[in-house]
Amino acid sequence: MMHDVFLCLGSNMGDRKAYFDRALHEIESRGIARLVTVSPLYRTSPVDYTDQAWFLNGAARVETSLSPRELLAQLKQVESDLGRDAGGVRFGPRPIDIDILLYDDLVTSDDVLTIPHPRMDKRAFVLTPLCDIDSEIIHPDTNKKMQTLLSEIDDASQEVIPYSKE
Ligand code: PH2
Ligand code: MG
Ligand code: MG
Repeated sequence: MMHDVFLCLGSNMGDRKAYFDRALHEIESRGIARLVTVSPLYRTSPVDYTDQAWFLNGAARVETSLSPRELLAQLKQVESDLGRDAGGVRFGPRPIDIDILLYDDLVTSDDVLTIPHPRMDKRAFVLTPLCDIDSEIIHPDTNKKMQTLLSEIDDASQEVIPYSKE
């Protein structure tokens, strides 16, 4: 049974584009998931913990046979193999962050994993690339379209700028 999953990837350390590309490569080559669509990338101002470098963010639609918990464990392994220090500052700098946004139309929460991602509906750096993939996707918790959620963000401090090679 294959599951329809959306991921958000983010990097704000070192060669951000190289980390982004390597993460996608590892996800596919390890058989964690099949890449269906990768969004355009964006340079985004840091949210929550603002005293850090700008991020490179993008989203991906993938297909996986793994359960949410298995998927999370495998993605954490990729993060750590790409040099992420698990003890780093919460919301702080990282070579790569791979978050599960949506898993089919599942709504679930426990102490290690919440789906849909708990902050995705307020974050332009998540919703902008997600809408590039498909703006009609319904957020299964609020039952709103991603396009609607994006238009409801009223926060001029969140800058999201199309990425072109630096
Ligand atoms: N990730 C965070 C905290 N803040 N800001 C931006 N722009 N992009 C991110 O990926 C990001 C963030 C925690 O995961
Ligand atoms: Mg994150
Ligand atoms: Mg994360």
